[in-house]
Amino acid sequence: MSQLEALIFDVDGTLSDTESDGHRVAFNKAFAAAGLDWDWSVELYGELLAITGGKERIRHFLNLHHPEMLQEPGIDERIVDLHKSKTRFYVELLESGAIPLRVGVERLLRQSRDAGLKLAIATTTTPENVTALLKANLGEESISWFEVIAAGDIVPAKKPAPDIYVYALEQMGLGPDRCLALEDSHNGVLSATAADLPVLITVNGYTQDDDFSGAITVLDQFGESDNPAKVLAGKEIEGEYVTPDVLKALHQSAQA
Ligand code: XBP
Ligand code: MG
Repeated sequence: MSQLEALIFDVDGTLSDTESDGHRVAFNKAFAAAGLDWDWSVELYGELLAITGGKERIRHFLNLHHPEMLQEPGIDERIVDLHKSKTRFYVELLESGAIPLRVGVERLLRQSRDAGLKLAIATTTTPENVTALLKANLGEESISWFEVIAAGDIVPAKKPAPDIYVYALEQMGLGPDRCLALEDSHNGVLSATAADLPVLITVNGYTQDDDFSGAITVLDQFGESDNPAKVLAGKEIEGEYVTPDVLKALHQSAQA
């Protein structure tokens, strides 16, 4: 039986609830700055989340709501420019301290390092968004806690394709049987399981009704001693919140 050696974390929705008050707000600021009257409501954004990747999401929105614009010359460059502007607004939001980590994330990262587990990130979002989130919440040195930060356009096919997880595994030189993916969404489970990784889920408002087939366990959050994690589906956990020992036990059970 393989030992657990590394944890591969998703970012958006898993480390932090970034979507509604972060990415969505930044998209709307970029639209307004470009003189566009598009306004992505909390509800509409929930539907657009079906497509991962900001540039891909803008294109998906146009396809649904302004298909004629996709025929305009220069539309590809326009999407790229809009997305760069969105990233600037998003990083500003992070730097202002507006986007905290989810309950239990900092503790779990610190305990996992102390327990000798390697840490990695596999996300669809833009690399500077990840480093800004880590810096704002855990300090600059936390970037070096991660063996690899696999993000954004580094692979051509975003989640639900397995590519970003496969890339992270290759960079670490580890097989999927020695790792555990931590995700929050249907697209995340599809991506991780297609890379043969066992997956643990913590849900959020946007993903609580997603299909998590294939995940070992679905929890509401990682939790803390004064704010316990609830198991919503799958294997039970030992204790009140997620620790490195809980993750090791779940990893073992996935191989049984
Ligand atoms: C995250 C995403 C990203 C972010 C926006 O998905 O779908 O598109 O919403 O990021 P996951 P960018 O958590 O599955 O990685 O605008 O930087 O692409
Ligand atoms: Mg996610």
